[in-house]
Amino acid sequence: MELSSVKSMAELWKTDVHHFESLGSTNTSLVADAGSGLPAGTVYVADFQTAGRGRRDRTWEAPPKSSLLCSVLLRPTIQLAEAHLATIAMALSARAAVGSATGLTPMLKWPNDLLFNDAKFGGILAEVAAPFADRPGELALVVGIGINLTFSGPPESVATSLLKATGATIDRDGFLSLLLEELGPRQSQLNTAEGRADLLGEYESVLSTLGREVRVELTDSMVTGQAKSIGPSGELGVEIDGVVRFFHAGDVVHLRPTM
Ligand code: BT5
Repeated sequence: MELSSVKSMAELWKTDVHHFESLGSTNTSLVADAGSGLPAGTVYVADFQTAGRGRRDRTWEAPPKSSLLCSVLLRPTIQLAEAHLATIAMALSARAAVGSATGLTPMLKWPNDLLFNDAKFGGILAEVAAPFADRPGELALVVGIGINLTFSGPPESVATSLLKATGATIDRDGFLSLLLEELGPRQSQLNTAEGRADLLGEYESVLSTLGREVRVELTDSMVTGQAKSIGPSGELGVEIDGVVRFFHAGDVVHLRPTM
């Protein structure tokens, strides 16, 4: 897509940021409220979450005012099977925003992690919300992101914060503006086949999981192999015994540290 048309679509991206001192989870609240007709670009941001959520019923922890905790409502015209592309749009936007804010570029790990030196400082959780009944083809998606600004993560996890990893003291609301600016053109790329191909191209070019030995942990099994490629819906292609298998979900462990 030409840069000029990406930019003109970005100008149409109107965001409406709602601040909360405390919520159970910004994702849970925005998913619940999306059905009442909130427009794309609605953002919920909380100083604290009493029930912050990760994927598969896991928790996301963050002491008050230590992190960016926010969720964005998107209404792209994509298939449900392509919903993971919204996580990719958010991951690329966060990578770019962290780069501008700190001068250092983080790693992206499939499917939803932001890392510095193999330690996680950010995670993304995308969920489907109720669509408008009169807009067939449109998918209502809530994409939540947690970024550790000063909190270095729960003790049992391999985690870090932007402060610890980069030395940068980041203002949350300034960072959120940067993130939403980066998300503008990328969320509009979700709406066209060409835009989605560009998004996947950008993702493949920066994803640190590719080329690495990985263990994919599925609900009831695990496999190891070399991460090779990204499929058209954002799925991870892993070569196992000479055959590439694509995974839509699951957790990935990088088996060797980054050099
Ligand atoms: C994620 O899940 O990484 C998605 C996290 C999304 C959080 C945002 S905050 C705003 C919005 N509202 C919500 O309720 N959620 C979203 P997953 O890949 O399942 O990782 C969860 C795991 O990361 C946990 O089981 C812990 O091991 C670890 N973890 C929890 N809090 C962490 C933190 N602050 N930093 C690093 N790791 C953490």
